[in-house]
Amino acid sequence: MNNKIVLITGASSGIGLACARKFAEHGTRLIVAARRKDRLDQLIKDLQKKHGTESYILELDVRDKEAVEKTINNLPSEWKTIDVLVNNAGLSRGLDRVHEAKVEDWEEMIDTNIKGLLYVTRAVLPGMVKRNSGMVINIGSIAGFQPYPKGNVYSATKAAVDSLTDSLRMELVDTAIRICTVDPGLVETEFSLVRYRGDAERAKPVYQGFQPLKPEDVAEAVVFCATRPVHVQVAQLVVMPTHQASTTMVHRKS
Ligand code: NDP
Ligand code: 8X3
Repeated sequence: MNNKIVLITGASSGIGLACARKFAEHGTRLIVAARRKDRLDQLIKDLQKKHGTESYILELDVRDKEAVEKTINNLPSEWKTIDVLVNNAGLSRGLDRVHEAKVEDWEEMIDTNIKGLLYVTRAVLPGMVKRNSGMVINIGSIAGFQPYPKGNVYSATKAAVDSLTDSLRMELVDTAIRICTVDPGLVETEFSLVRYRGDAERAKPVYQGFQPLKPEDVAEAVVFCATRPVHVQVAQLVVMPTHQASTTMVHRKS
């Protein structure tokens, strides 16, 4: 991985941030993207100090089609040849039955988790195809194939991620580009805090009574995919906490 360029969306928190740290340990260069630039500034300072990592910040809302296209097309020449794209930026909003949910919440999830992922992929892939080299790792979720009540639209966006991943793999089968999805179960990040719009009282119990995954556990799975020999394509990697069997079955100590 030495000196390879890895672009990670949603690198300001949780899984994306842990991926940035883990790739930096492997000597990669990093393009870190998110809206909260202050966090990215702090991250790249840390990584520069710890590993001498060269990083480039993209202050970017993946929902902004024009901005995504422009920023990625205008990357300085030394940052243009992206070797690994980690499509991680994503979120859930609300936990409501369809007939009671806010339409705006659905739109935010669809715009970020599906359309944002597509905009970034559309901007990055042509270079990979031209060079006949590269890898795309999409962060899906077990919710994509195990929908749960009130998780309706979030689950549907993650089903879309898995479906798009499969289409991409088929479209690029005659190239050296590898397409993976990593589908985690419960990971303790800011995910639930975002879902409940900052309500820590609702977010906290999601990760209580059992040992959830740490963002670093998922980052290790992502780096595993990226460090296989070039003839090995990890198509889909599902990672769950030991005491989680499905989205709706978690064994918690009472
Ligand atoms: P966090 O909330 O901790 O991190 C989400 C990241 O996504 C942040 O860096 C945030 O950055 C970024 N992001 C959100 N919206 C946008 C946007 N419009 N433009 C750019 N960046 C954006 O959650 P996680 O780390 O848990 O989530 C990462 C991914 O993992 C998501 O796709 C999520 O669906 C998936 N996942 C999470 C699981 C979990 O249990 N936590 C389980 C399975 C999958 P910023 O706000 O600075 O823009
Ligand atoms: C996040 C995991 O089960 O909260 O994708 O939807 S879950």
